[in-house]
Amino acid sequence: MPGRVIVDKERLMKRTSQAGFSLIEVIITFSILAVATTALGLVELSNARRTQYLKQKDIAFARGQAVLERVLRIPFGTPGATAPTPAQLDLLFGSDDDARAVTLTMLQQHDVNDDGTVDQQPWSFKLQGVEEKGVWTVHVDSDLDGNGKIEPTITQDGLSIETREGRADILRVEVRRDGKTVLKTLRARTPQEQDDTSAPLGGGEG
Ligand SMILES: [Ca+2]
Ligand SMILES: [Ca+2]
Repeated sequence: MPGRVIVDKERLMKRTSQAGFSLIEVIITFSILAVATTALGLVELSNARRTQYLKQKDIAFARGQAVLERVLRIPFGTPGATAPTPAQLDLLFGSDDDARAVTLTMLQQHDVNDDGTVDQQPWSFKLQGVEEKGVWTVHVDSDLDGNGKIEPTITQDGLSIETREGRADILRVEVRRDGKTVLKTLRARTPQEQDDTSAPLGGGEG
């Protein structure tokens, strides 16, 4: 019957067009696959870079932690202590010996001109025995929140709030690498250290 022929023709056309579309689909699929494979390669590459970055970050953190622990082990010391000598700093940052001749107050950076901001530069050091391009600094001051200003009291909603900044019995210790904070903490003078106004342990200032 003529009707049937038409239907068959339509089916045939449909099938042909489907076959044609399938071919295009195949080409597109291959193209997408090719793009996807390239993208996957890029992801893998960036993953490798990311891993490398995270690894370096971990190493920096571990090193920063070692420095911070070392600084926290030294005695608190007395207010207005003299600055450490280069030899003492070398011992503190670069040696395996415990540098107990140095105190925290010796490392403190002060607000010399009394305008509320710390003027003295932080202690800069290089890590020894490791390939490390970063510049490490240790900041010790009484700017406890590290906002650059020593504010013993702040006013909020008409209330005066004691910040404990600028006091002689608590200091901020911060370790930075290339200006970025790696670790920070506060160190208060312990009750034992309150009583101890004598010279630091290990004897004498160099
Ligand atoms: Ca100042
Ligand atoms: Ca502050």
